[in-house]
Amino acid sequence: CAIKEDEFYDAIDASLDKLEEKVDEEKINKLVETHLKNLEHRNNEGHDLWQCIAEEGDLKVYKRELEVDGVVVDPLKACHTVKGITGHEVCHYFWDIDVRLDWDVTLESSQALEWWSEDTFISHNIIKRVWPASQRDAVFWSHIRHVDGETDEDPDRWIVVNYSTDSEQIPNNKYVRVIMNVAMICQTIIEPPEDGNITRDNIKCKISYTADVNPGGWAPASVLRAVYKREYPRFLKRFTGYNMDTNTKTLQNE
Ligand code: 6CM
Repeated sequence: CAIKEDEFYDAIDASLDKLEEKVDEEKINKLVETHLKNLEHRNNEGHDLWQCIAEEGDLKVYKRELEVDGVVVDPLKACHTVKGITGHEVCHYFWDIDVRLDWDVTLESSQALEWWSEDTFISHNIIKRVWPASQRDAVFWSHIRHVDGETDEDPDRWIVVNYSTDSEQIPNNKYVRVIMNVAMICQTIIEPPEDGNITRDNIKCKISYTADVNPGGWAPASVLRAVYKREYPRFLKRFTGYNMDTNTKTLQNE
């Protein structure tokens, strides 16, 4: 009868939804794990493989030149140490869509489309047009997570992963779609004072940022590389400066 048929299809839909959720969750876990595993390797990796494109104080930005089918997909990594802020604060600002446009000046707009859980959401981001290339957009999920240190002595970590996905709400036909896998990993380093009263003067945050971006479509390699060389250091300086300006006087509980 009709009711039974409806129930049957509802049950199939429900189990497909569950399966999809599981796949997403597994994918997120796998990506977090891979980024954390690569961190150690990246830090120790012979820097001769990487070309330093910017160095200013503790900030260092590196790239490796790579093209796939004529499209520039240079992997990029950066490390920075910033005094007076915690890893939790830095990652929170990187993840929080409400403040994204305050520090990411490469974006024209950023709109949350769907929340998968309290730590993961999908957003649609329209990137400012760079002449002479076509305007780009990106749809990605952003996930934030607190991870214990590898041993009791190691500092714990905060990680944010921004990873491209599709959304039925935003068809891929108006802009050129950028595909990316971006991660920010932070550790708070505490140097406790003799009186044991920890203030912002006793903390610093070690930041590691990686971006694998395929700009999609066609873009002149020289313009793209010039944009990256200017924009990545600018973003990291602006972003950490933004953190310093907006963080509260009291330390957030780690
Ligand atoms: O990681 C950054 N921002 C995050 C939050 O907004 C997010 C990044 C999303 C967009 C990444 C786009 C990269 C550049 C796209 C290429 C533009 C092509 C122009 C063609 C030129 C000929 O993870 C900071 C991203 C800083 C980017 C410089």
